[in-house]
Amino acid sequence: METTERTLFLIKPDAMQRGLAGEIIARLERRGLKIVGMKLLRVTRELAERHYAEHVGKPFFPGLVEFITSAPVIAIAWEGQDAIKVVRATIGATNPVEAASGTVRADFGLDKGRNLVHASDGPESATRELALFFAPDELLSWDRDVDRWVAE
Ligand code: IDP
Repeated sequence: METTERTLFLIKPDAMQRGLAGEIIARLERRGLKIVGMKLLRVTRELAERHYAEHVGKPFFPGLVEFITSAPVIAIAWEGQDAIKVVRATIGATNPVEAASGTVRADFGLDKGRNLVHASDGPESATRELALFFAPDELLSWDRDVDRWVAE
């Protein structure tokens, strides 16, 4: 059964440096997803370590923290039917080399450590990550007239 979900999405420093933010946001908007939270921020070392807690100790972890703190990111809370899966499918596999053609990571990237975007991978991580990046009053519930043309 379909459910309306929210998911945490990040436009990472490489996409910001390369001027790809608008293009990436447009792809997700065109799928029918709705922005319910959005901010530009510089990720601190502390936030990076909490967000990527499951990767602490891995060989790529120090480089990942350096990278994610190296320039501002745009954090977006997307809402929509099956939003968690839909956003993951739209961005593609972690390694752009393996990502399906037509996904954000395949169309704009070629390296695992410069894969442009982050998206929550399940309901529990979505709840946890949304709370890391947004205060409750920064997430807005709103109706769009087009919603009935996006999903039954
Ligand atoms: P995900 O971003 O697709 O959920 P995860 O496995 O959770 O992928 O890894 C988090 C992030 O850590 C990746 O998006 C990528 O930026 C980075 N990363 C993962 N594995 C590697 C690696 O082997 N080398 C460099 N960076 C990596």
